[in-house]
Amino acid sequence: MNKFNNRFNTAKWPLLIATFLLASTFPTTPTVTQAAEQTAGNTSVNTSASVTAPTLSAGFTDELNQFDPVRWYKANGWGNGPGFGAGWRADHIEFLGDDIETKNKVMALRLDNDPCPTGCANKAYASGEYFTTQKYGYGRVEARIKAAKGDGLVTSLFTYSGGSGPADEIDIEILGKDTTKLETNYFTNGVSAHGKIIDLGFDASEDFHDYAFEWSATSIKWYVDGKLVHTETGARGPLPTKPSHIMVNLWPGAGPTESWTKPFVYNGKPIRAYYDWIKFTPENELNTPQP
Ligand SMILES: [Ca+2]
Repeated sequence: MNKFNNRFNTAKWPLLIATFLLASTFPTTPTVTQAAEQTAGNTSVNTSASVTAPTLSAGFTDELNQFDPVRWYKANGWGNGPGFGAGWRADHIEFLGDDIETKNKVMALRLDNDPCPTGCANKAYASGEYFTTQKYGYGRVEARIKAAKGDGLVTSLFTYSGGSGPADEIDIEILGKDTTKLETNYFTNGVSAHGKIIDLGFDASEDFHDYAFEWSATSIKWYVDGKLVHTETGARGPLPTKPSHIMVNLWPGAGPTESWTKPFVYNGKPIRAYYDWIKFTPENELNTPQP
């Protein structure tokens, strides 16, 4: 049980996230138009007439070659609770050329101290958080990720229900203090204590790898490079049921989370976590043989 102690000690931080997101990020179910307005700043953008928002049952694969304001929000101009050392800024989400031959690009979440603290919600650092405008239900959430290395850092892929009341959440977290490990977790109605630390057998900061979880009414199964690494069945507490946003972020621990993340020390150079693609497959398509 000792290996879970750090997580238990910081079990309150998700509540801080929840409290903030409920108040600021998800005051109501966001619309596509609101997403465009939020991310476009002062630029007038009206996408509502020409787009069809994905539904709960619609899967997607986003190659992350450019910002898609229909599917995604860039968090901008706020910070979470005291456990988070960075405020979110849209300009800390980058789309970078990766391979000239294939034209593949990757999305980078950049953590630095520009222009902090005044432009970073009074946090010492700024970073990126990218999350779907719509909510998704049971199915497979996956991404190809190269994590950030260094004490204090967290690179994530997760679902978060938002809305009113305590939130549901399913997590993949790679802590920069030891990028040879993956931490899985879930929250149901804000209640955690379902953490698990997985040995990856590689350093997640050295190359891209595929990370996934399959969420159903009866289980959550986490996968790394297509291999099942952990299963939760609800035996340790009810499984999440609420449709949720799919989210990624990079952040430094602070205050109450430092016992889990280790304290973050900035060396003056921007730090990035990289995402090559993000994919969602609804549950009813998971057993379809692939061509
Ligand atoms: Ca890509």
